[in-house]
Amino acid sequence: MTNPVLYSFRRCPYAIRARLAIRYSGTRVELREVALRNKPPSLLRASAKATVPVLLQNNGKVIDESLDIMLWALGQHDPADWLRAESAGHNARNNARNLIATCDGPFKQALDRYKYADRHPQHPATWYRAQAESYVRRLEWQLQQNQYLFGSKPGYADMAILPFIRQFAMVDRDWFDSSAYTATGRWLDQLLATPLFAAVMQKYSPWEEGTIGVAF
Ligand SMILES: N[C@@H](CCC(=O)N[C@@H](CS)C(=O)NCC(=O)O)C(=O)O
Repeated sequence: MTNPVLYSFRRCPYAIRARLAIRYSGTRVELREVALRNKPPSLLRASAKATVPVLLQNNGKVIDESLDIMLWALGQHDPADWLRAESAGHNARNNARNLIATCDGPFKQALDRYKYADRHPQHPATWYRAQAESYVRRLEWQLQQNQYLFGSKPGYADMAILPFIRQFAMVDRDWFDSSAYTATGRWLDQLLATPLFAAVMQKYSPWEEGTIGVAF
């Protein structure tokens, strides 16, 4: 039997969150590393959105949203109960979903402008950073109460948000390290130092149409 196929891009934060959940769940997939400037025709056929990550299931079904790929993987196997906040009732679930939605929405938009401030000359980078910081402050507050966003162990929201905070911190690491976001910095460093994170950041050369991708 062949494995499901994952179209992925190493540095894409959406693809990173999908790979984190897939690897953690122990689900085997065939990984096809995509060059975003030269997307393979089979990816474009599978999903008109033309974004990564995209998961192609054995039954032919396509999942082309990273959060849905995470939920699919966790539905296969969730050994440390990453979905515990999801199953802890309405409030916890809504809080987690809201935190993730704000990450993917306003935070991601401010993050991109902060990262590529030269393309948005209306304001200096620090202006965009200040916009992104309203979200980081929210995380900081939660991470001062608990080691992870929703308790003493990492879960779905931590892993969904981690790749984006990593980018935020990396834009100006010295500034981030000397900022007041100490609990967020500790959370970030802890998660980045895990074997799981290292495993999903392995480098692969771009997949070529008609060949078999790497076993992931
Ligand atoms: N909502 C999508 C967003 C995925 C997304 O925007 N991925 C970026 C890469 S990080 C992409 O593929 N962009 C298309 C392009 O650059 O051509 C998801 O969560 O999967």
